Amino acid sequence: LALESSLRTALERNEFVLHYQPKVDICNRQLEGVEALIRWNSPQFGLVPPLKFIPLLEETGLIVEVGSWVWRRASRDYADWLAQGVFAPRIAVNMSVVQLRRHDFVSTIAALQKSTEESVEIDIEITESTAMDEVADSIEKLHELYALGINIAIDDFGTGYSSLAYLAKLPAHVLKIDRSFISTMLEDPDKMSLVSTMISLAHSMHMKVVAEGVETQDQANMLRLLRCDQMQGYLVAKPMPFEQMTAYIRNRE
Ligand code: G
Ligand code: G
Ligand code: NA
Ligand code: MN
Repeated sequence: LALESSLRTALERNEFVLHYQPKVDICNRQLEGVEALIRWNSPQFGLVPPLKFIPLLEETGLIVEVGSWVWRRASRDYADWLAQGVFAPRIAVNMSVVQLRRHDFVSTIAALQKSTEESVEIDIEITESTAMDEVADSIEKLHELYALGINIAIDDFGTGYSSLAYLAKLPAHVLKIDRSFISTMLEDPDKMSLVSTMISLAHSMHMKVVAEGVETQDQANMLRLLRCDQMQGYLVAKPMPFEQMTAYIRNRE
């Protein structure tokens, strides 16, 4: 309860920060984009992990306001890279099921998009389970986002037991294979063949594939053989604050 009441004032007190984690081309390691990951630096509770406070934000409905803050923060950071003249990688932000299910979800995103510079490119990540919860509503809204020019990634794929028929109806550009498959595939032939199948399936639907949670060079090598497109994970870099991400980009130029 104490956590919840300080969460209510966290936004106005500027206690949230975004960290960024790179996604790179699996063959040449070129920077293809970054994922924005929220952090809460509470004076009272210290650094609170997202798995502890995001469910609370969802239960209280605060996630809607915080989600808009994430979009604006990411847009300003992107614009900052443009202003500094460094390469600005596309930024993907995560959307909660609570945000997606609101009737004003698309108009909220459209307004956020309109209020930022035209050259700012923000993508959206939605978990498989979020997309498949009320799938007809998801399909309709993702089509509307697509029409706004927003790229969509299906996140944590493989954990939700989706019907493939529905997956084909989602206008998504990217499939992100859940970390649990990547971490076990080299020891577990069943997982390996599932990863291989997911990659082929995504490609047959003209989607790019990102492997999440890649931690070893052996995993990266195998994913390259399986024709995965991009990877994200500690092998490349951990999520990092904006300044550090900027230095990371500059070092690669
Ligand atoms: O870095 P990691 O511990 O940050 O992230 C934990 C979980 O929190 C992930 O599943 C991630 O998708 C989720 N998450 C991180 N940032 C956000 C955000 O801005 N909005 C939502 N809805 N989820 C987020
Ligand atoms: O659920 P989502 O994929 O949006 O959240 C990403 C989560 O995974 C974050 O908590 C992030 O810190 C974490 N993460 C990113 N790369 C790795 C990795 O290589 N290994 C592990 N164990 N966690 C990772
Ligand atoms: Na994500
Ligand atoms: Mn994920």
